[in-house]
Amino acid sequence: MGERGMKLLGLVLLVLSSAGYGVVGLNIWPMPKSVNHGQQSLLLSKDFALDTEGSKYSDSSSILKDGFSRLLDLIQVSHNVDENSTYYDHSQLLKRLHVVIFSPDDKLQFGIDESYKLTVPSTGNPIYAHLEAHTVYGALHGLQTFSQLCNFNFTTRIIEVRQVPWIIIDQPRFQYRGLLIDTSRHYQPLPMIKNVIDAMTYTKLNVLHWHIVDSQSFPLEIPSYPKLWKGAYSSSERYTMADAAEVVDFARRRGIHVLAEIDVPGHAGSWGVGYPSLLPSPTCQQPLDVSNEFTFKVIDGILSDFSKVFNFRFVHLGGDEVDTTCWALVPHIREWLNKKGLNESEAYEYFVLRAQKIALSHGYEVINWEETFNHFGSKLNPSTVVHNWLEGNVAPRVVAAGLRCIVSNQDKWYLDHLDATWDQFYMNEPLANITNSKQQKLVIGGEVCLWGEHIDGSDIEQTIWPRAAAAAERMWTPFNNLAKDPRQVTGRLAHFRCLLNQRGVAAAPLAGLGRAVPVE
Ligand code: CP6
Repeated sequence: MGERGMKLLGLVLLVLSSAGYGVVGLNIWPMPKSVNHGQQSLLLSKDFALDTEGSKYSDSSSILKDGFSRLLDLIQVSHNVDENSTYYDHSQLLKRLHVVIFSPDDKLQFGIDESYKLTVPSTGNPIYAHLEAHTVYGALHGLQTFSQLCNFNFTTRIIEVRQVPWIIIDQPRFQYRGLLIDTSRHYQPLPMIKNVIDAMTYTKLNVLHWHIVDSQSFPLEIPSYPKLWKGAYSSSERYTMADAAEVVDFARRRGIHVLAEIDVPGHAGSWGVGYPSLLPSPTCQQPLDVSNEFTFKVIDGILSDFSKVFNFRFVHLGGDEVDTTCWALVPHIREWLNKKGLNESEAYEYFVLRAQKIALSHGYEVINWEETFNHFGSKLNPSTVVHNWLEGNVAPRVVAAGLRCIVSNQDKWYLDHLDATWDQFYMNEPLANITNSKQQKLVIGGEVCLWGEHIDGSDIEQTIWPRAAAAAERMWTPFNNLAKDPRQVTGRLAHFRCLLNQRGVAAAPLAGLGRAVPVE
């Protein structure tokens, strides 16, 4: 092919690639909003450096600098770069990443601007890549994308940025892109929680939903009620409040919010190890005793302690799977119900609404599991976010009622369902059956859930990845760029899965857990 032919081919590829998928060799996950690229290569200079000239952001807390040093670790993780390579004399050396951040503020708030624009030119003297973002957290997303443009070249033995020039413009589709972990059914050591957070940044997920306590164990220290963590599995399987603060800070510096949950009044049996009077009776242990004022004092103490550490706008108050049989069976509660003139279902409503008020008084907005909406939706505080999990898709009804919604339906986005495949995760559409654009905006996002009954530190990573990554693209990438048929993205996800392995994340093969789409 002549030079003109090459140019024409390049142009065709450039146009094709902006569709976002289907082009061999375009390996970015999750797919950005808009991608244009060429066919040349640059070599990464051995002193490739960060340059922040012209930024309004001072990075006094080193969030960007630390993000950049993690980037260098990531792109060099798989092979030894040859410091003495003669190729470094080449004129096609990428010298710097020039980052410009417009906002001086790095407070991590829900709904902040996470957009970025990344360009890598093919020429220049010297050649600089450019990253622009409104916030440092948008810039961190840009660094993640940049990391995926880098490859080790086995001839030169140095890192290469292929397919330059790149112009990538990107922003998330949903503000809330969550992953639930459950440290009650199995304790997860702190380093493992940090591994999960780090891997979340690779897929641009931004909320770690920490289902800390449940009936099986109460691993968290609560300074106001120090006997609560007697409900831990053992004296070592515990988190201090300082541990929790460290998780929150570790996540924040990566642009990730931590959503803490206490699941009341069901799923709270372990509270009774330290404070037996919180439970209806020694033999009838669930749900928490609705008739006991102490129950609400303890909830107030927990949420007061939470508010000093868990600084996300939201707290999760659970409210799912409440079986009120014990309330009717235990005499002192039955008497209380009679005196109050409440039936059991009204008492459930009373409990949830009172817990909501306590959370609001500590400055939180509340997320509740969907049963609360299904039973008494119109009574919920109007700022409530309803968290879907049951089959049958409650989201259209929630947003029609004017409330916000997070989608996690159990037959699509439950990671502990080991037979659910990556393509099912990919195809779950949070806005299904919601056509009104005002109502669509009330779906703030989605969340994949890893309940911990059968998962511990030995298998958490391969149970999360790569399927959570499939859902992450659904939550990040504009609807029109998403593949209509998951088979279109099999190769790109398989590539990303290998990248996770290279980075030390034990992501399962697509053909194993969460197998590939079967060939018809
Ligand atoms: N724990 C809590 C659980 C579940 C829920 N809440 C759950 C229920 C059914 C399935 C998976 C998980 N283990 N606290 C429901 C939100 Cl299939």
